[in-house]
Amino acid sequence: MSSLDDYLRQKRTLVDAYLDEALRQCDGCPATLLEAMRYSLLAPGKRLRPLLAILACEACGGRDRDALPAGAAVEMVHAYSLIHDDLPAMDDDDLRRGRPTCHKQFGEATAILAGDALLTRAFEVLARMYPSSVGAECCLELAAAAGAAGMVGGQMDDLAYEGARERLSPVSLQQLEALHARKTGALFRVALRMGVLIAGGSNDLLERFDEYGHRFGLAFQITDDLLDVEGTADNVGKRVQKDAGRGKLTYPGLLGVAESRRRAERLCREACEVLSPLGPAAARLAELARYVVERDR
Ligand code: GRG
Repeated sequence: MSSLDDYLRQKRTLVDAYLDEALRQCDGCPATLLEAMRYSLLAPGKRLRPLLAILACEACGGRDRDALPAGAAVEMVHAYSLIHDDLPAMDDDDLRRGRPTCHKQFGEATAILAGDALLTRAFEVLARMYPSSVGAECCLELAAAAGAAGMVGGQMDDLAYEGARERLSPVSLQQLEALHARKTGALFRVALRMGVLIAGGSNDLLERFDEYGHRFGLAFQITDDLLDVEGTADNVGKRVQKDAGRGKLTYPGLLGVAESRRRAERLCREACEVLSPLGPAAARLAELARYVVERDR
């Protein structure tokens, strides 16, 4: 088996080529809008969500290329969420993936529209590329994960808790985890679920990958919060040490750095255990969970 780094490099190349092609086929799209969409979508991110779709599909007996449209769709939704999250009305950030944010580069109105266009393009890709009932299932799953009961709802909770902190109302670990299960976890889980569905995996596999995704997502978020405290803007590609200043609810803020790290480690171990009955088919997913808690960006 090649090293994880080689494997990730090879799959990211496939994903980026697919994303590039998916935007090339955007007939009728105004040039500036297309440029803004491309700028954000193809910026150097980790491509974790497409990788999860591919890995789940492969672990269930499918081929990587079968999962590319689903991986591209979830990456488009992710890119839209980052563009909108960076806007002055939300997190008001200037730096993302080591570059000026979309609204800094193209202006707020174009950034809003680029986000909207990426979100809708995601569903077009799914509907076009999976014409069978799998396409409809993927559309439904992605809509639920991205929408009001998923990522958007989680973002809303986050804003509400920020207000609550200003009023000094304590927020529990349970509330924090429920927020992140939606805000960040939902897209990881749906990437995995679509990978399983595309490979024709059983309901048992769907549940197993969902459990893995839940733990993976929380471990990812804890590490993201720790990087905000301990990382540098050069590595992370975005401004760091901003959460505490904004009164944001974070794991280190609630549990401290050492306990947050222990929790991430435990979630990572549990994620790997959930998939261990799959044997070598799930080896890469275990490696990816480890990578996510050990990363420095
Ligand atoms: C605005 C609708 C709307 C939703 C925003 C997910 C989200 C909700 C906002 C993103 C803000 C944020 C930085 C959340 C922390 C977790 C996260 C999603 C980090 C970025 O994901 P990575 O590390 O990014 O996978 P790359 O750039 O590698 O793809």
